[in-house]
Amino acid sequence: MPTMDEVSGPSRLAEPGERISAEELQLAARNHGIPLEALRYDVTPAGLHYLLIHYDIPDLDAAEHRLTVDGRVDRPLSLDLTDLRTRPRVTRRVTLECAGNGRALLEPRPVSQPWLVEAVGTAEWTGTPLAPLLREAGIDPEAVDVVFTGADHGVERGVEQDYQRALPAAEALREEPLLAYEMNGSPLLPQHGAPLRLIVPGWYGMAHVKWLSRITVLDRQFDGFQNAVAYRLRQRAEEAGVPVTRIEPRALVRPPGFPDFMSRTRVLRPGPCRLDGRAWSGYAQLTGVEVSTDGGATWAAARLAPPEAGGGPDLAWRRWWYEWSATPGRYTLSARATDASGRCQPVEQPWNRGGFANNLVQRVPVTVLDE
Ligand SMILES: Nc1nc2c(c(=O)[nH]1)N[C@H]1C(S)=C(S)[C@@H](COP(=O)(O)O)O[C@H]1N2
Ligand SMILES: [Mo]
Repeated sequence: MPTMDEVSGPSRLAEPGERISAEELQLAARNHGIPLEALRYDVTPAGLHYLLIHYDIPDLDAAEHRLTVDGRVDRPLSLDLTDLRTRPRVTRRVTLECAGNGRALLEPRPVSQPWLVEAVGTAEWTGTPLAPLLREAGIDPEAVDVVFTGADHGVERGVEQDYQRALPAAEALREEPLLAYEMNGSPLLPQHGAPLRLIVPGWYGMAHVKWLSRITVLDRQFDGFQNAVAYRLRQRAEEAGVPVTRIEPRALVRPPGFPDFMSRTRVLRPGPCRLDGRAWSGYAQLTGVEVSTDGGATWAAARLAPPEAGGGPDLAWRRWWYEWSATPGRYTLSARATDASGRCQPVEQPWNRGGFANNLVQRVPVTVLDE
C-alpha cells in the first residue's frame, strides 16, 4: 500500500550549485510576493499583498461558517460571522512578513517556498479583538497555549494535518491579536483566509491562521507539526531548535528607475534621485534606517517617517527616504533597519535549516547611464 511518506518527503537542503526546481517554481507561482514597486503604497492593495498557502484554499461558505472556542474554558462558544460582526470592531494597520522571506538567497538553500525579499505586505485588518472573547469563554488561568485551527488540510513531511498553530496564552491575551473578517475595508478574499482569520501583529506570518474554524485552549504546550517540527530555528536537523516568533527588523528599497525585462536590473538616468522604501520590526520601534549605494561598504542615515503614537514596535511599516545624486556607473543599493531592542540587519546571512527569520540586507543592482 502507498504511504504518506511516499508522497511527502523530509525537508532538505539544496546541493551546492543545485538550481531552483520545477517544484519550487510551482510553489512560487501559487504563492506570489509583493511587486516591489508596490512599496509605494502605505497600505498594500489586497491583490498585491504577498500570499502563502501551505495546502489548498478551502471551500468555505461565509453564511454557514462557525468558529468554535473550546478546551480549557468554562463556557465553550460557537459563533457565526454575524455574532463576530456584532462584537466590538477595530481596525489595525499591520505588516505581515513570511518567516521564510529571503530563503532562496541562502547558501546552502533550504528547499521550500523560494522567497527572495518580497514576502511582505501591509493591510488594514478589521475584526474583533481576541482577548475579550477568550475571557468571555472563561479561559483557564493555568492555560499554556491557545491553538488556532484552519479549515485547510494537507500533508507535510509525511504528516497529514489541518493547518494549526498555537500561541502562548500570554500572547493570545495581549490586546493586539484580532479575529479579522475584513482586509482594506472589504470582506477577506478567499486566498487571505475568508471568512475569518487570526492577525497577530508583530509576529511572522505563520501565526496569522487563515480560514479559522477552531480555537482550543490547552493546559500544556501544543505539540502540533507547525509549532514542534516546522517553524523552528535550528542549525542541524536533529536539534529541537527554538520557535520562530516575532518579526526581525528589515528595510526594503523600492527599486528606482526602470527595469530590464529579464534580469530586472534597474536603469537610471544621472541626476538627483530620491530613494525610498519601507522598514518595520515586530520587536521594538525603529531607531533608524541607513542606506548604502556600494553594496554595504559605507552607510548613510536615511529619513524615517514618524512612528504611530504609543511608542510600541513598528507593527506597520514606516516609509524611509534618502536623497541620492546618481552619477554614471554601476551600484548596489541596500537599506538596513535598526530597532530600539538593538536588533539590526546583518550583511552576512543569518543561516538556519528552515531559512527562517533571515533579515539579510537586500541588494538592488542599478546601472546609471551616461545621460
Ligand atoms: N490556515 C492557514 N493559515 C495560514 C497559512 C496556511 O497555509 N494555512 N499560511 C501561513 C503563512 S506561512 C503565512 S506567511 C501567512 C500568509 O498570509 P497571507 O497569504 O494573507 O499573506 O498566512 C499564514 N496562515
Ligand atoms: Mo509564512
